[in-house]
Amino acid sequence: MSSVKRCRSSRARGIPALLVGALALALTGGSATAAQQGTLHVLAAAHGKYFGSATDNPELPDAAYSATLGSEFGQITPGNSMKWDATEPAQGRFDFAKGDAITDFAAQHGQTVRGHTLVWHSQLPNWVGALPSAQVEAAMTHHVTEVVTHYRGAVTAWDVVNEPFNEDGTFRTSPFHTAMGTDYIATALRAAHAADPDAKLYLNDYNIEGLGAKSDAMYELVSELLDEGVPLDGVGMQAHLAVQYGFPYQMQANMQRFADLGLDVAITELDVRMQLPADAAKTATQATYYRQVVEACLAVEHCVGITVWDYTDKYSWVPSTFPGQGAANLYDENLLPKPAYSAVRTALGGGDDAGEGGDPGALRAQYRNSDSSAGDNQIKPSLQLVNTGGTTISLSDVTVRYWFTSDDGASTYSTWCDWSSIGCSDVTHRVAAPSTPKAGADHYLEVGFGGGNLAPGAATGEIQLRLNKTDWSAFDESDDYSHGSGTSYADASKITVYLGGEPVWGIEP
Ligand code: 9MR
Repeated sequence: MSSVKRCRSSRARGIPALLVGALALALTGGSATAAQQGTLHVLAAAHGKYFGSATDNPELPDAAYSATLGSEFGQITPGNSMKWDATEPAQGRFDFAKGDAITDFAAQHGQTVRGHTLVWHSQLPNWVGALPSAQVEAAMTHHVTEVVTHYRGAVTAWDVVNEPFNEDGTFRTSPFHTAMGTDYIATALRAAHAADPDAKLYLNDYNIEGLGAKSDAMYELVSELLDEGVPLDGVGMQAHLAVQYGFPYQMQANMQRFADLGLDVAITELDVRMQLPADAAKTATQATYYRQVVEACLAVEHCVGITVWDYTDKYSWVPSTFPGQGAANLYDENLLPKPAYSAVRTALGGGDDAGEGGDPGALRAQYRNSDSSAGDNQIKPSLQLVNTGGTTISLSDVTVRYWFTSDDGASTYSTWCDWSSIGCSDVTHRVAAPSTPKAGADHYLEVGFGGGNLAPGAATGEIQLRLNKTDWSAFDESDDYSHGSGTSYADASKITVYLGGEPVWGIEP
């Protein structure tokens, strides 16, 4: 690559932080209401950044998993389903079914999608490696063009080239490098830009988070690409960290030097693994590393967001790749938030100490449908509350609303607590109506507590509730705002929670 005078891209020009924030909210679909303040995405969006997670098709039918994926995160990345072996398994035969399932999920949940990845030495079908060198460029350009064109409008950013470097900063061997030398990178970027001029185009790699030989190599490469006017918007730093290897050296300074070239920076695959078994010290170090990554991104204006490489230990790539290691994610295998989650939320400004009454961002409602009939004369929501924060919450300050429509019949109700693991005698319940009826919500079941505390990390356990009209006429629950179909507990953003009367969880109708 020639070394002509550097011409900074217009992306280097400063965008006012508030506008960035508004743009990020618009892009991620996140309208931040006070009641949503507990989600990582909304907290990040207040800084003009997104907070996302990788996911994969086999995980989506897990209702509890996908409920949190859909509510907590403003951006998702397919872990496997947009890779070459998935999208073009045989030359010229494209298959977008799995990738489409991911973009559909994102559209349904108001999330943006990072496309991962177009040109990579791994998960490459055999036919690519078997091509005569002279045919590789055409095959690569065709692949990039077809995939990017298909996802135009649905994918906002692409990892165009993934992992181009060896650890020492030399270029990695691949069919593309063998056929085209380093020019394959510019060629792939140009093809992607031609197919979708609006998509943000990234080079992505691991172990480039801190200053060092590999990040120096990436710095040199992107500098030359910008000099040559190659379309390039950002650098993705994967950030597969490990407690036992220490925190990347000078991460913030490293991110800043890329930003100073006029590029965006994204943390694209964050996780922090450890040698198992986990213990308190390793878990605390892990939380510190997650916090430090968030702090570095917040300190660099052009760090656009953070993606965790799936949010739960239940679906981590780590144990199968590094036997004996794991526990790398924000949530444990039971989908409960770990100290790292609280650390991230606190770093994003969520706060872990809101004074009296506990941490308002920490309380969340989970719901499961234990009512097999949506058309009979009773509504039976089962709820539990989880304290994901670091301070004890006094339950007598907490109320919960399950929103429904009365349909026809009497306007008086009977309400019941059928069973609760904290005892029904401490659970209060009544039906009330909002001053203005909303779609799917002209009444709500309000649940309160006579006393008791919810310690950090604790859950109330199941509270089985039931209500009926006094004339026992039937409901049509299917259009009720808070009604869901999941039969195992999952975060429920349409059930709202209040602390001292102030909304702290969920989205009101
Ligand atoms: O999470 C992905 C895992 O399911 C696959 O088995 C693996 C195969 O290479 O790829 C994982 O994702 C990788 C990503 O595409 C690139 N950076 C490293 C990630 C973890 O291996």
